[in-house]
Amino acid sequence: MTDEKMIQTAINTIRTLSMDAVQQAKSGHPGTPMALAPLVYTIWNRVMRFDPQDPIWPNRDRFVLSNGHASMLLWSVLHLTRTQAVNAEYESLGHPSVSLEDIRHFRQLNSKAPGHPEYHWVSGVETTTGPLGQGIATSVGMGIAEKWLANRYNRPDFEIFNYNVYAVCGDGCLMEGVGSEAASLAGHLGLDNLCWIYDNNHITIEGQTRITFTEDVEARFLAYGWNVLRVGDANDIERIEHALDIFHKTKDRPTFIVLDSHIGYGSPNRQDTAAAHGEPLGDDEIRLAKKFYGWPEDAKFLVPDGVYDHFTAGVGARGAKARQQWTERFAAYRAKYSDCATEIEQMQRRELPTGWDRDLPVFPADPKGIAGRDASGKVLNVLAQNIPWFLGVSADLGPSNKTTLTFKGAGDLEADNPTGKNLHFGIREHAMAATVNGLSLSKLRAFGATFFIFSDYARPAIRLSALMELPTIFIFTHDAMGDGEDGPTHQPVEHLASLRAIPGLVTLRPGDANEVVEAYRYIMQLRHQPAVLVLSRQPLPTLDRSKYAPASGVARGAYVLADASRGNPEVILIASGSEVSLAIEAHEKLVGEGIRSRVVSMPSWDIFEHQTQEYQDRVLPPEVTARVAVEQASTFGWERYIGRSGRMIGMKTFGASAPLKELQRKFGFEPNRVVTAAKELLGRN
Ligand SMILES: Cc1ncc(C[n+]2csc(CCOP(=O)(O)OP(=O)(O)O)c2C)c(N)n1
Ligand SMILES: [Mg+2]
Repeated sequence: MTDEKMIQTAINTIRTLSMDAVQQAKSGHPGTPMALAPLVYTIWNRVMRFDPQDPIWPNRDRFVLSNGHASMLLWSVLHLTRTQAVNAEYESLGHPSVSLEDIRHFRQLNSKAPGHPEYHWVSGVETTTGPLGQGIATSVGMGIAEKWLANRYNRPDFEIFNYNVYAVCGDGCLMEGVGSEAASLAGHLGLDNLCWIYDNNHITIEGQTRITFTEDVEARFLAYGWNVLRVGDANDIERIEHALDIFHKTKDRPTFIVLDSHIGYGSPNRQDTAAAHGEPLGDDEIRLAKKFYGWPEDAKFLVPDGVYDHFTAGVGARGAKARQQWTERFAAYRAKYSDCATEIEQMQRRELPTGWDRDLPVFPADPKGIAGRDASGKVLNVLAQNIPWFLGVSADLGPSNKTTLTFKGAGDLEADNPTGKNLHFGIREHAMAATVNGLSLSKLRAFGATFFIFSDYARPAIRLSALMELPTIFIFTHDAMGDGEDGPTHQPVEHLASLRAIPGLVTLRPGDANEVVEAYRYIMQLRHQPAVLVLSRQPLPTLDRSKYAPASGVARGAYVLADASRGNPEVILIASGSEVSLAIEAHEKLVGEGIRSRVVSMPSWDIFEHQTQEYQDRVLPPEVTARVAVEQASTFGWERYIGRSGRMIGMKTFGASAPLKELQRKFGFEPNRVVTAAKELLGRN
C-alpha cells in the first residue's frame, strides 16, 4: 500500500469505526467524527508528542475534544494508537485503554467507550467534555499551567516543560459564553501554547447555524488577540498540518484555526444535514458511505491490516522518542536540580511536600473574632509558601475574598510573569472554574474564588470537577446574609443545598477561624475530590477551645462542640458557619435553665456521611429526637438530621436589603429563637 493510500485507510478506519459504533449502540453522533477524522488523524499521527505507552507522561501534548459528542473520534484514535490504560495510582495496567470490544459496546454499561469523553474513566482522555464550551475553557487552564511549569522548572540547559494544548470545538462551544470568557483571557495572556481548531460546519441540532449564529467568529478571535487561520477543506491534511505548523511558529498569541467541514462527510443522503449530528445513519446509508470511502460495504468494526502499525510508526514512534529523550533529560536534571525534580515528581502524584502544614495559624479565643475570609487569607498565604505549586485565582474579587497571596515573591501571573501565584480572572466566574480544573488536570494545586452567590456562574465546572474526581478548590466568601445591605441578589439561599447535592464534592462551611484552618488541613490532603469552602464576610467569634472541643473535629464533618454535663443531652443544636457561635449562645442559656443541651458543629455533611455509623450515632444519638438545626440557608435537606420532629431555623424565602443585625432579627437568627425552639420541643415553655 502506498503511503497516501495508508493514510486514507487510517482516516477511513476512524470514520467507519465511528459509524459502526453509533449504529450498534443505536445512539450517538456519527457525522462529526466522519468529518473530523482527517483532522484528528493529522494532529495525532503527524504532530502530537504523545506516547501511547505512557499516556500520563508529564510533558505530553494535550488533546481536548471539546465537542464531546464526537467522542468516537477519541475512542477510535485511542484504540488505533493502542494507548495503554493507567489507574488512579498512576500505574500502567498492561492493557489497552480502549479495546475494540469497548468500541463494539460504545455507550453501554462499563464500556471504556462511553457516550462522552470521561477523564477518570478512560486513560488518554485529558478532560471530561460534553457540556459544550467546557473543554475549550479547561484547555486555557492547561495552557496557563504549561507556562507556569515551564517558567518555574525549565533551566537554560533543560527544557522540562514545553508541551502544547490542542482543543477541537464546534459551533456549540463557540456559542457558549464560557468559551468566549476563556478565549478572551487566553488572548490577554498570549498563550502561544494553545491551539483551538473550530469545526466550522454550519450545523447544530436544530439545523443551519444561520438561524442563530451569524456573527463573524474570525473577527471576534482577532479582536481577542488570537492568530486566526483558515483551512477551507477539512479533508486536506497537508493544509491542516501547515496550519498547525504556523501555530508552532506563532509567538505570544494563541492560535485559532477555522476548519471548514461537512458534517457526515461521505454519506450521500446525510452530509451537511442536522440529521448527521445525532442519529445513527442506518444500515443502508452506512453501506453507501462505505462505498464512497472505497470500504468493504458489509464489513463492520474493521481495522484493516497495517492500520495499527501505521499509528505505531507515526505517533507511537514520535512519542516514544520524545518521552525517552525527556526521561534522559529529566535524569540529568534531577542530578543537577534535585529539589525541582522532587517537586515535579511529588506534584505528578498529587502528593504534598514535607512541611506543607507548618506554621499554620492557631487563633486564640476572641469574642470579637475574625471573619472566615480573613482567617482563610492567612492560611492561604502560609500554604502557598509551603507548597510551591499551590496557586489561585479570584474573579476580580481578590480583595473581598481575601484570596490574594501577599507574601514576598508571590507575584501576579501575567503574560510577562507566568510564575506569578496570583491569577487574575476578571469577571469570568465560569471560565475561572473551568480553568482551575485545567490547572488541576495539569497537577497544579489550584483554587478559584468569588462570592458564594456567584458560584451559580461557576457551577457547571464545579460539577465537572466532581465528576472528574479532581482536587480543585473553590473558595466562596460572603456566605449568607453577611453583606446585608447588598440585598437578596447577593445573599445565597439555596446554594449550600445545591452544592451538597453534587456527588463527591466536599462542601465545608467552617464556624470559626480555627475551623477554617482545619478545613484547609482536610482539603489539602484530598487527592481525588474537589472541595468548596464557604466563608463568612463578617467576623465570627473565635471559640475558646479550652472550654469547647478542639476544631480538629472538622475532619469528621461534624463533632460535639459543647455538651451536656455527663454527655447525655436531651436536646441537640446543630449549626454550621456563622450559626455555630449563635448555637453556643443558645446552649449556654439552655444550660443556665437546667436543660441538657448539646451543640454539634457541622461544617460538612459530605464528610460526616462518610464516617462510621457508630461515630454518627455518637454525635447524633438516635434516641435524642429533640433537635434544632440553624443555618442561614435553605432548609432543604435538613430533615435528614433533625428528623420529623425536629426544628429548622433557616431560609424559606429570599433575603432582604438591610444591615445584618436587622436581617438576623427578621429571619430569626438569634439565640432566643433557638432557645424557644428547643424548649418547645421539650415541652418546657
Ligand atoms: C452546554 C450544552 N448545551 C447543550 C448541549 C446539547 N448538544 C449537544 S451537541 C449540540 C449541538 C452542537 O452543535 P455543534 O457544536 O455545531 O456540533 P456539530 O453538530 O457540528 O458536531 C447540542 C445543542 C450540550 N451538550 N451542552
Ligand atoms: Mg456545528
